[in-house]
Amino acid sequence: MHDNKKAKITSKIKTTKAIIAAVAIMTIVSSAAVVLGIQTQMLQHVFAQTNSSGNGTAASGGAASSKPVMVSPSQTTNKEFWINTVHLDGATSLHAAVANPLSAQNTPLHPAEVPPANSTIPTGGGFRIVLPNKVGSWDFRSFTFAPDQIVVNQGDKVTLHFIGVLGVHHIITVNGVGTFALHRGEIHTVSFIANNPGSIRFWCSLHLPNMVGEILVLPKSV
Ligand SMILES: [Cu+2]
Repeated sequence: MHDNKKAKITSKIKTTKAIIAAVAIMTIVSSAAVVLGIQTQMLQHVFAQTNSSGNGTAASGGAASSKPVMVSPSQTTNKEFWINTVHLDGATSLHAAVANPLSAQNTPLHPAEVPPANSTIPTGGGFRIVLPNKVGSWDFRSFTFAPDQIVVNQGDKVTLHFIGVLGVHHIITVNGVGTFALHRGEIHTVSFIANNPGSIRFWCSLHLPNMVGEILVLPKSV
């Protein structure tokens, strides 16, 4: 091959290698920039949440120079909760290793179990024993709210969404706020300001004594 041609080919190969290297570097740099960009956005989001009463530098892009602040739920004065009406079923059978057709909860299958001869459960609709059916299955049920304990701060605006999940219906009272009926598949919302420290009880009058809950209102710190 002619020397001149050789030199041209060598030069072309060098140029191609240089282009490949440049593309590779650009790819790495742009990937890193994307990752850093995402991280910065996430940091800004966190700072924006925690710095709402601050000077706003973090939210406007000064995240790198801001000190990280722990997110504390107590910093908000709007408290919102979703409270389900539920029941727990102790489903079992008089016979060993027989499924209870009332409920899928008897899995894995259980040893034989008889209903208590002298039940100590209190009166009221909150607890219920369903005696053995013709195949020997029986069920002990307990109604409750989930969650049944809530903590807020004095002065918070509290919003409670009650959701009728289990139980045909409930008559629910939030002390000092109101009484309402709640059917399965419905949501009833109440909202109030927790003005006084202490305890606000809520209950279902159909399923006492155990279908009760409590909102603990912590005193405002001075
Ligand atoms: Cu109830």
